[in-house]
Amino acid sequence: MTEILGNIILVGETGTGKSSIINMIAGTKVAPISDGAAGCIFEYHSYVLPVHGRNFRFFDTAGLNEGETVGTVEHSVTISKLYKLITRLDGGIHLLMLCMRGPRIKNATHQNWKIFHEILCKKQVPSVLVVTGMENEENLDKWWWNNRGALEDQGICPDDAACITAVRGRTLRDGCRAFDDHYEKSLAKIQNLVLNRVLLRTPHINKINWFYEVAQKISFQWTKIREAKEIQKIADACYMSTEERARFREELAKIDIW
Ligand SMILES: Nc1nc2c(ncn2[C@@H]2O[C@H](COP(=O)(O)OP(=O)(O)O)[C@@H](O)[C@H]2O)c(=O)[nH]1
Ligand SMILES: [Mg+2]
Repeated sequence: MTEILGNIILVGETGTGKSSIINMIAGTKVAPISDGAAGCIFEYHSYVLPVHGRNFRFFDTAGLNEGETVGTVEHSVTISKLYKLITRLDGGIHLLMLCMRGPRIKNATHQNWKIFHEILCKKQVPSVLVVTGMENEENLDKWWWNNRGALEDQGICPDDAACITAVRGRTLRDGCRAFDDHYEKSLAKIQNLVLNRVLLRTPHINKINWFYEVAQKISFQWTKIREAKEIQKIADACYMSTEERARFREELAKIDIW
């Protein structure tokens, strides 16, 4: 089997362009694009894709959405499955890609950063911000320079950022597409982010098994307490109701942790 050099997880609200980025890297449509407000019901899909001839596994996830009604079974199932994916992924996570649609910074960006980068990845995984929808900006990176401070004020401190367009736009009379140029540059930026952050990074980021690893070393009881604390944090960050918390725990219990 071809060697897979790293696991890359894309997170962010529905409609921020995660699937489009996957398709851009693939060079063809492999991930379904969401067309309306409601995202498709899924937790994550994974794709092995080459970047400059090296294979990486990309995870297209169902992010947390602004204004989404928590307390639904789907919501608990989604969070539980993502929780399992992130905490037990074989080989660990090499890069977290937080996607947002520019230019406005929504609460969902903050919430997704907090849940995925801070709580689930325990701030141990290199994280980059990918801002899509930037095709009308004269200088794509200017947004990042102008907004970096505001993001940092909200605690969103990525290791790197790329302002891109993940679509080619409408077809013009000459057969070219409106954003072809931006799109090609965007693809190069994403490829560089992956290669720079994953390949050139030492030491290798190990699996974040906050209770898995300690379970073998320390007592079972201790890990239970630790787990409970992390679950509490996620529940708080998702503004879960008491009922939702109970459901979340129920869903987690169904997952074969041990
Ligand atoms: N204008 C523009 N539209 C985009 C961009 N990226 C994605 N889209 C569109 O936004 C919608 C949602 O994209 P999708 O990749 O499905 O987002 P996901 O829900 O995060 O996977 C689709 O209609 C895309 O064509 C972008 O950079 N610019
Ligand atoms: Mg999608």
